[in-house]
Amino acid sequence: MSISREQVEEYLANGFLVIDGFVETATCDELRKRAAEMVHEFDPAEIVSIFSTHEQNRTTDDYFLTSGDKIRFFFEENAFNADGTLKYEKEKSINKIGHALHDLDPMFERFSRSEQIKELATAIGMKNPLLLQSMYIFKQPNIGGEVTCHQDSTFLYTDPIDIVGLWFALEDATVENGCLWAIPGGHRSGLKSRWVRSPEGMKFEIYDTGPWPEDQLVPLEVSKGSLILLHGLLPHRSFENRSSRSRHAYTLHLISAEANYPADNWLQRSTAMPLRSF
Ligand SMILES: O=C(O)CCC(=O)C(=O)O
Repeated sequence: MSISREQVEEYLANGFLVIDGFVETATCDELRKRAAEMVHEFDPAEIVSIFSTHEQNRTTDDYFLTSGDKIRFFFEENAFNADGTLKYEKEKSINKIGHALHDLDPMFERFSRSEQIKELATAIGMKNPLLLQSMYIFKQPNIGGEVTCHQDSTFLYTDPIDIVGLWFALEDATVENGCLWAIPGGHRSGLKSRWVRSPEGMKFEIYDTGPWPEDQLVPLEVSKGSLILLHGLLPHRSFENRSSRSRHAYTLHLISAEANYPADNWLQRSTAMPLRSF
């Protein structure tokens, strides 16, 4: 499926673009099956033990901050009892898998490095795209947590800003099960903050203290197989999933190899696993 000139213009004007039917239903099902297998094989004991130590914050932070070149499992905030044990079965407790499925899992790698995605990156004007980050997001029924309003460039900064997020709906996403919301044209209002590594730990560098104009958010309800492109500066969010239906999505972030990727971004790669293109 190629993208038209009008669609590129719509992406540049709004900061996002919905492309219906980008992924075949059967492919969505294969990716969902593979994610279920990965969760099945994952032993949560390692993480549950983190929650029972006195150094909980530091060790969970390390688990996250060193996950840029790994496949790791992150739980919903409300998944644990006070004693660190899981409230529900692990299959219903995991918030997401990240952040290098596109390099480390053959099925996600094949999907992420498809000719179709490569052509799309070229069509929107990315020069020498590199695959930076991937996540499988579960948005679990009943306990799926909210993602507050943010710009992806806050967390994945490049200079100049040249990043696009690809959000693939592997199930229908509606207001009820926690679809994405975005502010049309909001990518033109500049970067509000950066989340940076510092000697004291992670911190936000704030450039604009004003609140998000959240009254301008519009819901992006999409059907299974749709792709949403998100400009790195586009303010977007999702609300909690209180419904009985999950809302699985796979996301991929591409940056341009021609932009500078700073050493104080949270996501870093070991030299043994440099970023790669398609
Ligand atoms: O899938 C979601 O609910 C939000 C994902 C998102 O905004 C992100 O990862 O930047």
